[in-house]
Amino acid sequence: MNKNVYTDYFFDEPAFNTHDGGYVALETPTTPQQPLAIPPLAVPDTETSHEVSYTITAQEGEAQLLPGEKTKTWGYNADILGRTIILNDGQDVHITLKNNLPELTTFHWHGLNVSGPIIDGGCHAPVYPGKANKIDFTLHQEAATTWLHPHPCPSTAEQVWHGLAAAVIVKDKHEASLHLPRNYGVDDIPVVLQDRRFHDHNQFDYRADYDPDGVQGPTALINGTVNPYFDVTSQRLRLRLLDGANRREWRLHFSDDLKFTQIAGDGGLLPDAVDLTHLMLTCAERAEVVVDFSGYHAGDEVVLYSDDTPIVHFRIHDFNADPEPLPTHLLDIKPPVVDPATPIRKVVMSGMDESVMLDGKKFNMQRIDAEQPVGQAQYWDVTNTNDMTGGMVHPFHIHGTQFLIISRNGHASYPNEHGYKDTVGVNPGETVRILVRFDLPGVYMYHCHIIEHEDGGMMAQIESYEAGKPRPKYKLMDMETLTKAFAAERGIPISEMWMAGMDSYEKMGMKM
Ligand SMILES: [Cu+2]
Repeated sequence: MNKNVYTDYFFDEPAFNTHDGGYVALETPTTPQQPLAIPPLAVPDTETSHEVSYTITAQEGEAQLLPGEKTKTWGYNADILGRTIILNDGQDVHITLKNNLPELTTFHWHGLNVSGPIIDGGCHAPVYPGKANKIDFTLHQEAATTWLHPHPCPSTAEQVWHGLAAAVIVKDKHEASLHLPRNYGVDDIPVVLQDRRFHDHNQFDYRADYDPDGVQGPTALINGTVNPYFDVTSQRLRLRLLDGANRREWRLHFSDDLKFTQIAGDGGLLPDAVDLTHLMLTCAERAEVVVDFSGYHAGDEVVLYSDDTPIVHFRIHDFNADPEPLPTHLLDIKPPVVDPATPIRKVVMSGMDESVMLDGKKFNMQRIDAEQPVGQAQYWDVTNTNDMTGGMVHPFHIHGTQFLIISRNGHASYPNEHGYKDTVGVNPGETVRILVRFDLPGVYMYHCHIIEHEDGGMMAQIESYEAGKPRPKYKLMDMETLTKAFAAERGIPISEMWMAGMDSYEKMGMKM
């Protein structure tokens, strides 16, 4: 079979974040290499073939990220990031969400097909300090790499910066039948890509680093590890890459321009494996890639770069040859049929810095901006009105569903985005047509996933409803309640409260 090997990043080069006025370049670490941290698996409280229960605790911790003083961090059942959670398609899932942090948080299941606004864990579902909530759902979706992160508006970005993010791996019978690496921690590893700046005493200081276009730091933090290496003991290695950064785009490539194979995107397997030498991820996007080290020998090293900065060193050891090829066809995807009478939904992302908006408005928790019947497939035309001189790629995310990318400015979508997605990078001046269907009724947020942009109001919400049935009354959070709670937790008057996203509203003379 004659297979293309794609060698470019697909996205528009003039819009890369390297051209931002506020761009912070990654620096090559000067500290010694250390083993890449592999998040341990979360241990279920109980598990049977059809049911699983977990307790997930958001907690304070400290982590040895640099030599010298430890860094104060937050994590899920961990000092930083979180234990990896495994869920199976078809399972009844019960999760106790415990908040041991000093302030309220929410538990957002990014990429899971669950109902909003409470189970989904957006801004309407706070868990207060010292308290716990319980969520129950039955999972129906393809095997995928999804993730958990906080989503309390407008403090999502700062809470993620503290370290809250965990991989959530969905498994299913189809994926399990394919010849793919899946020995967790050995030949199948999550790779959470983040960046931070270390201040005095090796601490993070979100406010000092604040930039309304997205906070960045010069040090790559991979699975919470500075300057990591990984010992390769298998011919093939499956990397579950997650752009877990607040703003940074990752432009990934290996030394020797080693070819790798992308097998999955955000929401599951691609229909067909795609061979690449370069891969760009925008915020919140995932890609599962398989790297084949058969051309290397024990003692060799292969380096993963983002732009020109080395971020992970793969140290090759002896491994057993695996002569069986990877499958080329991975998943049959049948796009849902769209009734031609269904109007096309227009969504517009505009502005930069404090002026970011969605459909000309800033987010309001109490306002439902759109509605769509459950089960009805609809095209959404998502436009980024930034222009190519100084504009940026805005990663567009919808909660509670996985969509298909139909076209970019009327042209074919990129070859590696033919599977289910929940986040798509939209270039300046571009309209991306996506095909969206909600399987469950609820209220779902949709927004730019540069996290400072969502906190700054580049966000809206949609109600999916069951046609012909009475609509449930959703209890939606309001800013006053949230602000009062944050102020009380911090022990300060509301007038002294600083939450990054609020600046964006105030500078535009708007209320949240
Ligand atoms: Cu944005």
